This record gives sequence, C-alpha cells and structure tokens, in this order.
Amino acid sequence: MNAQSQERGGNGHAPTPPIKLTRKDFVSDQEVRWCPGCGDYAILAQVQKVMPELGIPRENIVFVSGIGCSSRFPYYMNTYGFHGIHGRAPAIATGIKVVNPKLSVWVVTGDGDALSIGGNHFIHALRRNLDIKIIMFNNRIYGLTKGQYSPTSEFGKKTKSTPQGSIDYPINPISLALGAEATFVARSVDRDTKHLAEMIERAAHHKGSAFIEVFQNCNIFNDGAFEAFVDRAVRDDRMINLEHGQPLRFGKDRQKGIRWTGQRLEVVELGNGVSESDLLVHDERSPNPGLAFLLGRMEYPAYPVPVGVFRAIDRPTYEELLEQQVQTAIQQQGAGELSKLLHGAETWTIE
Ligand SMILES: Cc1ncc(C[n+]2csc(CCOP(=O)(O)OP(=O)(O)O)c2C)c(N)n1
Ligand code: SF4
Repeated sequence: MNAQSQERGGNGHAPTPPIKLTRKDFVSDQEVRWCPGCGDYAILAQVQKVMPELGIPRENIVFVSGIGCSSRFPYYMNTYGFHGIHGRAPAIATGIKVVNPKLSVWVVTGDGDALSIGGNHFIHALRRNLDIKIIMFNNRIYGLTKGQYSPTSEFGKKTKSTPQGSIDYPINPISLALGAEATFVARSVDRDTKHLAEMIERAAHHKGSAFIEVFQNCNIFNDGAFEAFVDRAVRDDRMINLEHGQPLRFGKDRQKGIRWTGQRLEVVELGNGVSESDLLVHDERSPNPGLAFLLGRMEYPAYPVPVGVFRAIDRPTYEELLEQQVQTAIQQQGAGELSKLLHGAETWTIE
C-alpha cells in the first residue's frame, strides 16, 4: 500500500488506523459451490489477494450481489455481504453507500444479472458516480439456470433457449458502461491473475463508480467462449493491453499497432514507413469518452481485443454531492424535525 492510500484509508475514505491483514483473513468458512474448473475461482482468489493490500478493516467492506453463480461471491468473502435479488445489487449497494459512505462497497454480478434484468439499475449506478465497485463476470451465458443465452451471447449462439441460434444482437458491456458516463471502466480476464489483480486494485483506489468486465470461463455451459484470443499461444497477437500514455502496440514482438486513419481505427505493422509515432497513444483520462468507446468496440478477429483501463476520470461522487446538499439545506433552514414534517400543514385526516 502506498503512503497516499494509507492516509486515505486505502479507498479515498476517512483515515483508518493501519491494519495488517492477509489473504487468509478474507477467506470465509463457507464451502465454495462452483463447478470444478469454473473461472469464478480465479476471480475470487484475486479479490482475496488484493483486499488486504487496501488496508481497509473487514468490518468496513461489503460485497453485494444479485442472483447467479457469480452472485454467490459474498458467501465466500469473510466480510459483510448481501446476497440480494436478481439484478438489484446496484440498488442495494446504493442504499448501503449513501447511508454509510465510509464503507467500501463492491457489487459482484453476472452478465445476465447486470445487463438483462438489472440493466436499468446498472446504468444508473454508473451514471450517478457512487463510490461503488462493480465486478461483472462475463461468461456470455446464464450459468446458474443451466445454459440459456444472455445479453452478451453472440448472434447465432445455440443454447438450450435458442436451439436454432440467438437472433438477439449482443450488448457490448464496455460501450454500455461508457455510454452510462462511468468514470472508471476496465476489462480483464479470469486466468490473467496478475492483470486482474491490478485492475481490482485500480478500481479500489478510484473515487467513484468503477466497472470491471472480467471474461470468465463457464466450463460447463459455455466452455472456451474466449479461447480464440485468450489462449496463451495466441493472446499476444489477438489481445492488446491498454496503458495510459503509451502507444497502442501489440504482437509477440510488439511489431503491430493501432492507428487512427481520421475515420476509423486501423491495425498496422510497424516498419515500411510506419513508426511508433504513427500509433494512437492511449489516454484513459480524456474527458471525452469517444476514443475509449472506439477501443471498446474492437473485437477479434478484425482487431485485437483490448484489456486494461479504458477510462479513469475524476468527478464528484453522488454521496459527496448528497452530503453537501444536506448540509446546505441545514445551514439555510435549520436541522428540521421529522415529527413536524409528518404533521405539517399538508396532511389530511381520512375519516
Ligand atoms: C426475478 C428472477 N428472474 C429470473 C431468475 C432466474 N435466474 C437466476 S440466475 C439467472 C441468470 C444468471 O446468469 P448470470 O447473471 O450471467 O450469472 P452466472 O450464473 O452466469 O454467473 C436467472 C435468469 C431469478 N432468480 N429471479
Ligand atoms: S455453471 Fe458455469 S458459471 Fe456456474 S459454477 Fe459452473 S462453471 Fe461456473
């Protein structure tokens, strides 16, 4: 933990006395009930690894979820937790954060939970910029209900509920989060443990709503959904790591890059008149999300698939603005009395 994060309680909150916790402190006594080989284990392991590094006492941490395999997550964290109802974790998290802003509030959700039944709640949690962290496990399927297509399943996907292939166009979660004005948007992969830990840590230190999409393998109902580009043998050529201030380079020998033609993004080989200075430089702090949006649209095989932080900007949080409004109202009109309000002039007696 750096000095600055220690001073801020690791999450931009009120200072807390330094505490020394380990990964084991965050492992609960609950039996983990995911299928052997599920990508959820790797994500759980990275969250449990990062948590002690934040220096936040466990009693100040809450994990909130909806319904799904991924949403069993709060049981496995030795922190406070709330296993909610399908799609409504952002609403529960909003309530928790607003009444107790010093808490570190995390939402764990699946692509079905967040983007189908919970789409509306998801969008508005991001738009309001509450200081909550949303980790979305994207396996492009409904796992818990045994393999129906989800809002991120690809067009034509054959599942138990789409035996002739899905005729729904999928949502791109990064585009959606950016469109919802999220101030922090990132993506990682379950098996890339180092990168995933880095993204979780970045999200934790971001002051405002943070969204991480994690490509997660459901080895039972959608095995290998991301294999075409995450496989170790090909990933260097088929994925690109976004790094702030760095030119967009990728490939085994970093011989390829992304250039802006003036109209669209283009994959180029370096050499033959193309140099690094021709490549786009990633700016995660741009106030305009336009470029981040274009990067979020890059898909294999036309483009390398980006991971990393697409956007990280500063904006006052909802709970800060709310507190300011309350204090201003108190200064202008006094603290007020609930009983007076309830029995004020505009009440009626029904007889
Ligand atoms: C109101 C309501 N509608 C539907 C369901 C059934 N249901 C439970 S989990 C789920 C989808 C889970 O998929 P996802 O969020 O992608 O999570 P995963 O299990 O893949 O981790 C559905 C439709 C429910 N529990 N409640
Ligand atoms: S059904 Fe899929 S997502 Fe659910 S626990 Fe099993 S492997 Fe994981």
